[in-house]
Amino acid sequence: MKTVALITSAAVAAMMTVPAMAEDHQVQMLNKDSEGRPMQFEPAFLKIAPGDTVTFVPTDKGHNSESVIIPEEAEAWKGKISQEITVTFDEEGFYAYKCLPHVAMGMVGLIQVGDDPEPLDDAAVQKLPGKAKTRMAELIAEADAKTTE
Ligand SMILES: [Cu+2]
Repeated sequence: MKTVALITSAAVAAMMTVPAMAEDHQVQMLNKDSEGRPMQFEPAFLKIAPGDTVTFVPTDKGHNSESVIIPEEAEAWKGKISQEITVTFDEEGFYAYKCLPHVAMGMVGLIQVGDDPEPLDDAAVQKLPGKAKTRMAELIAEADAKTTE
């Protein structure tokens, strides 16, 4: 009886030290988001844990997801137009991405990996075209607000 109890508590302890399973998050590529903004990713800002994946879903056609500003050690990605792509985020940091046809219309997104990563390179943000720059500034503000909550 005593042995069984010992084995059980050891098993429970082992289970508790196993890191949380990697999660998959979905981002939709849309002609209009729930707030009526044209050509958007939704959610456009995501905070995830290292090892998680994000699946970009072609809910509306004619969009893609590709990285723009990413941490140095991270791998770039480039999804095809109208196709689903799943990206794994192992490195902590901020990842800015865009839809190639609609970046100038503000179709950009931001993913925060980890709790308090290095900020996004501001000089690179300033180079984003058209509405992408202001939209990215909004997303960075959203990330900051969530970090200081
Ligand atoms: Cu698009």
